[in-house]
Amino acid sequence: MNRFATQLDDYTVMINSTLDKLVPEIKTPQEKIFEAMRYSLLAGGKRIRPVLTLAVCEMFGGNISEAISFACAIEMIHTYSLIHDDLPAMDNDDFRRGVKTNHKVYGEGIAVLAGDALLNKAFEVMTSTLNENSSIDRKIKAIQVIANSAGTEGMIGGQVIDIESEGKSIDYETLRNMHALKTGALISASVIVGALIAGASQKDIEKVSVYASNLGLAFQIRDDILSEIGDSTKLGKNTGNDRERNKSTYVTVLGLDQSKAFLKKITNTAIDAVKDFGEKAEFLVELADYLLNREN
Ligand code: GRG
Repeated sequence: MNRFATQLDDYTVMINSTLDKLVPEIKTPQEKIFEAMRYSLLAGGKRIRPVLTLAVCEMFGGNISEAISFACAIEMIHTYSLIHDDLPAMDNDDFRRGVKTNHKVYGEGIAVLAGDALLNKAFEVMTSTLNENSSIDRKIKAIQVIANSAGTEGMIGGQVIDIESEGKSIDYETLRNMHALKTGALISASVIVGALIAGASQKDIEKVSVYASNLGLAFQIRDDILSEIGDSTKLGKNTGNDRERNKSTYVTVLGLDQSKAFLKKITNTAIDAVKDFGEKAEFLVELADYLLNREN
């Protein structure tokens, strides 16, 4: 493995083992909820968001043991959004992360609650770090950034625009805004929180924010391309659903070739934004390249 792959693997192992501990199976009358939460949370997933938090924290000289709770909380919020997004009331998907969707295994009621419980757990985990009595202001700011990115001004807002746009042809600006909120906001929060926990300056936070917003956009364009031409076995979910549901995507709005060209351009913009950090930004640069070519 090269240096990038080793670092990615180290972060992923740390994230997976911490998630496993944060959401244990507890033998109580409500044990089903722990089983359902763990089912989706530990089913795999690329862990891109928590990896970003840890990598940015380290790039700014922070200690990842301080960032890990926030990184895992973001992954819990992301997993909740996937469970809810897959429900019949939303995208009605049968497969996610290579296995049956949560509601297909546990039923819709438990799947709704598993998503809700992961969201609550995320805030329990983050606010628990305030007991440690160090860097409290930065941690409170980080919690606010995450709450905002997952809420009406972020992921939920984007999901509302998505639901309301279904079956309609939307223009490029609406599409871009929808994804900036739905997918981009939590990705940006992952990066900003890593910087906040490390105590980065406002100027540096602004620079990584430009990296993050472009990475988020690139991530979504790649997602739309894979949804159109990807391999469902590698993706661990069904493809072609966007077209079936008459959803506007980068591919339907810009076409496949233009989407690919735009993806490359936006990835380069993301990489340029962290050039000033020199060698320290090597992991972030390689991550952007890895996401550009991802197959899942
Ligand atoms: C239900 C509040 C609510 C929001 C749902 C994020 C989202 C909003 C829905 C997910 C639908 C989707 C496929 C969006 C495209 C981009 C995206 C978030 C893909 C999934 O993220 P990955 O590729 O997944 O990081 P893994 O499984 O690797 O974590």
